[in-house]
Amino acid sequence: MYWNPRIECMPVEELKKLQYRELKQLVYNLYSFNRFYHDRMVEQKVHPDDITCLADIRKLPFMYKQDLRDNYPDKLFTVPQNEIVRYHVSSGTTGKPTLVGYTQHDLDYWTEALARSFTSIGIGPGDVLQVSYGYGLFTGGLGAHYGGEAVGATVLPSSTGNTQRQVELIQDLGVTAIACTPSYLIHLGEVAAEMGVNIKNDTKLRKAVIGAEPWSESMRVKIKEELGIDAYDIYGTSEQAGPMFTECTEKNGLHVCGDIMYVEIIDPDSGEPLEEGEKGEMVVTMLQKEAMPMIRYRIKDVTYLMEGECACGRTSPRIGRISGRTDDMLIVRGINVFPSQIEYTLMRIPEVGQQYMIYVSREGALDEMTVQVEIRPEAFSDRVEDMQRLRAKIEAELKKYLNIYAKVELKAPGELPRFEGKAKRVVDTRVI
Ligand code: DLL
Repeated sequence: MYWNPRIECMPVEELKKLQYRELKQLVYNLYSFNRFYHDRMVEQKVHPDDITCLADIRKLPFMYKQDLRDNYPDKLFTVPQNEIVRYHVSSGTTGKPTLVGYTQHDLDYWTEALARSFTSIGIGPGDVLQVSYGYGLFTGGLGAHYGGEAVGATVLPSSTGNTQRQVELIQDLGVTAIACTPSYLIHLGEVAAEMGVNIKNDTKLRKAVIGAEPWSESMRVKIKEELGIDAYDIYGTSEQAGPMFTECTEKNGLHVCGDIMYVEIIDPDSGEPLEEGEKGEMVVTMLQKEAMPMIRYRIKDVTYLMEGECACGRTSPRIGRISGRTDDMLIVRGINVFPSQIEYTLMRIPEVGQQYMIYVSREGALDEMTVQVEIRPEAFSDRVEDMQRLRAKIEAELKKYLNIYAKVELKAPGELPRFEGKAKRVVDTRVI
């Protein structure tokens, strides 16, 4: 089932022509009417006339999060305030927040992207969709909300928190699908279990659209086994609009709406484009954005463009699961470690529960990494030797996959922190 088959199944060559037309118009508009882009293009010695095919996009300058911060709040807006119908603000961990403004058209293509995405997962009329992303300045709640309404699902705007009540509503209203962070889904499953509710047997909840933070394939398997839920990845950033792209029922990459956004993957060091299948930093150009356009924005998320077409029939470009951020990558004793690799390894170990924390510190001149892992209740034992054996097994698995020694500490179920919004599982106390 498609939401917009004309676009979603458009022949690839035709889509490229459409993207080129959109790009050309965008570049002319920004060069002519926007001081920031005009100056950047002049600095880079590129004129709109130099863009004669889609591949020429690489002649254009990059844009960085710092540009958004430097121009806070509204210097990058290209429409007057009376044409802006909504603001969202992303807090971030350092520096000034970033503000994103939306015209009605910006909200419309955002909703369109989510409507295509939800339809590709099979969410539509008859579904009760619980939106447990935060509503407010964060884009998750309102984004998923409008997408859900557009496809005709009954939307329950739960937002985060009050988890016992959320479990009750899942039962009382026959909720069939939920949109939330992976960490919140796990927390919800635990709270349900404490209340004596087995999500798999006692509710109709069968689909989850989870994202806003990294998660792994082995987490998908765990969620299916323990909660009976099919989990689909959803990705987006506030700079693009908010949550936008999901996997389809094939669960083989996230479908990018090519008419809305053009994706490049580059080598983060040289800035040179990479081939399909090669992992690198994602760079996006928003082809339809009105209020705050975006050309070659360096998102810093690491992924790759997938080759070939999806078995679902959509011809849209697909990106692989986000495996980390170029700026989140931990360098521990000279080895690059992505937290997602650690999660992947841990979740494949049957005795391991769903919660973990990663601590990185410096002892003298040496980096130390400690991974705290919650053990499943049935794997917990009073015998010290059993626990030591399990700890050694987890350390060996991490060594095998990460090529680095991480000290493992076993924790009882419920001991580690839970997260309602985005999980913060990495604590790096090294002073660089
Ligand atoms: O997190 C928008 C969103 C809301 C996406 C709900 C999905 C669902 P920001 O707060 O701007 O926007 O954070 C964007 O979160 O650059 C990634 O590093 C990370 N991220 C988002 N989705 C995923 C995902 C929202 N599926 C930043 N996998 C991005 C891995 C993700 N990382």
